[in-house]
Amino acid sequence: MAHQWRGVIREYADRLPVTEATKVITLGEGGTPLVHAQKLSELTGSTVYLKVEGMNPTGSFKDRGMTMAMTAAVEAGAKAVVCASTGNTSASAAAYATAAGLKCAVLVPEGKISMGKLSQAIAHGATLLQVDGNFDNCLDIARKLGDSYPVFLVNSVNPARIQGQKTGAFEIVDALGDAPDIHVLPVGNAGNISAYWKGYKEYSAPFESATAGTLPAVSTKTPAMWGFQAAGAAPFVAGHPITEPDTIATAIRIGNPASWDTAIAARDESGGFIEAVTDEEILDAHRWLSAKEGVFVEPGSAAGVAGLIKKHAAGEVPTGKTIVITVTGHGLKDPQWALRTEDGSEVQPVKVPNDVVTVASELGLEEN
Ligand code: AN7
Repeated sequence: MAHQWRGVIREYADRLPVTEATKVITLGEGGTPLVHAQKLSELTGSTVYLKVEGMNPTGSFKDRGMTMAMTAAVEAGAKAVVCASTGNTSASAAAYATAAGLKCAVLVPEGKISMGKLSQAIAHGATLLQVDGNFDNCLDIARKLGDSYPVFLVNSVNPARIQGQKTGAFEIVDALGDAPDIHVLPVGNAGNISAYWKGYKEYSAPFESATAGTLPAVSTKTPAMWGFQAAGAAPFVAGHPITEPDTIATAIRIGNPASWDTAIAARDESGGFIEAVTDEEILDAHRWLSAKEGVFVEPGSAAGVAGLIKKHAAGEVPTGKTIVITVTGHGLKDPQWALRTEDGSEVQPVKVPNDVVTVASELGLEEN
C-alpha cells in the first residue's frame, strides 16, 4: 500500500521535542524532492542536487518550522500568533494558524513583499499590517508584542521553528545515504543555516531522544555550510548589521539577522563561509534554474545557486563531491522576474491569428 508522508513532526517525532500526547498541527510539510541538477553537475564536475522546498504546502521551507511553532502555540494554550515577515513566514503562519484554529497577525515591510505571499496571508485570513519600515523593524515590533501582549511569537527566534527546520538536513541524509560534502543555501534572517547545521550535527552523532532512548548516528560526516546573501543585504559579509538593506530578492532583504551567533557557529564549525552575490547574479541563477534544470524558484531562493556558479567561475568549487543546494521558495510566489529578459526588457508573448498555417510558420515548422 502506498505510504502517505505524514509531515515532519510525525516522520521525525523521535528527534523533535514532542510526545505521543502532542496535538500535531500539520499540513503535510516536508518530504520534498531532492532533484539531480544535471546542468549544474556538468558545469562543476561535482554531483549537485537541489532540495526543492517550493514543494511544501505554502510553497516555502518555512512550513517545516511552522508545524512545530504552531504545535507549540497550541500546547501553550495560545489564542493568537504573530510574526514579522518578508513574506514566506507570513504565508506559512497564516495557513498553519488556520489549521490550528488560531488568530494570526503578520507584520510586513510596506511595498516589499511579493504579490503571491501577500495573497496567501490574506487568503488564509490573517490580519496583515504593512509597517512603514523594513523587516528588521517589523521583527522588533513582533518581539515586543510577544513579550508584553497575549500573542505567541512564531518567528525563528522561537526555538521550535529551528527544531522543525532541521528536518531538511535529515531528509537529505536519508535520501543520499550520508551527508553531502557541501551544503549551499541563501541566508537572510539566518534561521535556516542554523537549523540545517543543527540537523546535520544531530544526525552525525548518537542522539539522546526524549522518547526513544539513544539513537545511533545516521551519517558519517557533516557538510561545509556555504551561505550566500544578497550583496545589498549582507550583514554577515560586512561583519555587522546593515541599517538599509536593499535587494530585488525581497525574501532575504534583511539587515539584522536574528540567528546571528548560530549562523556564525554553523559557518565556522562546518568549515564553510557566508559570502554575497549581486542581484544580477541572483537573476542569472534564477534563469539558469528555470531554463536549464526545469526548477522554478523565487529570486531569493536562487542566491545559493548564484553563489555556486560564482565560486565555480573563481575555480573554488571542488570536483567529484556531492553538493546539495536548498532552493527555498516557489517561483510562483514572485513570478514577474521570469518575464524579464537578460537585458532587462519585458518579455512580450507573440500574438497570432486563429490559424494553423500561421502558427506553424511562427513555430518554424514545415508541413510533413
Ligand atoms: C525564499 O519569510 O525571513 O536565513 O520572513 O523566504 O532562514 O531567514 C524569509 C526568508 C531564504 C532566508 N529564502 O532564510 C520571512 C523570511 C526564502 C525566504 C530565506 C527566506 P533565513
